Amino acid sequence: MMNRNQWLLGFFMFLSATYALAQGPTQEHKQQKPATQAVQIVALDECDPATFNAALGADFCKNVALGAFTTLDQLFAQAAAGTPDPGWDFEPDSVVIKEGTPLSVVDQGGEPHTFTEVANFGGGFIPPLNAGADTVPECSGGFKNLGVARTRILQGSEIKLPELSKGKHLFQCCIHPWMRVEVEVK
Ligand SMILES: [Cu+2]
Repeated sequence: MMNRNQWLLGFFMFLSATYALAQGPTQEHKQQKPATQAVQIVALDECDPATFNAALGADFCKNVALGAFTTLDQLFAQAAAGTPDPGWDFEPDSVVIKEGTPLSVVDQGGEPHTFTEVANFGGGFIPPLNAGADTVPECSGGFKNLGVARTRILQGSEIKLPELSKGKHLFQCCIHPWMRVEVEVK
């Protein structure tokens, strides 16, 4: 008959084998497996409150990041040079979800952004930030365009996306057009 120690040893060997089995396949298929739990995309930026608000009005930029800000002039200069500031970013850059999975975008940056679906990536509604690209039709007119206004995200707020059909969907910011996300719905 098994004594208590033998029984415990057997039990722990069983547990570690089960754990190893559970870990292996999960990690291998992590990339391809569509998300079924709610997915949140984060909008980030490093707007410098002093220079942005001097030009664009009080409270336009309410950045709480400590230092490492980009001034308004720097932002425009970098965009014009074709090397837009990587601090303005949606994360993650691509998402794979199962149809019906809730998707939301939260603005954790300091200034407003938009999360606008486009047929093709391209320029936003502020030509000097477009590095020569044409404004895409979905962004044209800026916030006077209801489609753009509806997809605006203010600092600290979150928008929930309507349910997306199967296939690939492209989203970009209509202000900072290098902020892009590809969503694949399976
Ligand atoms: Cu933006």
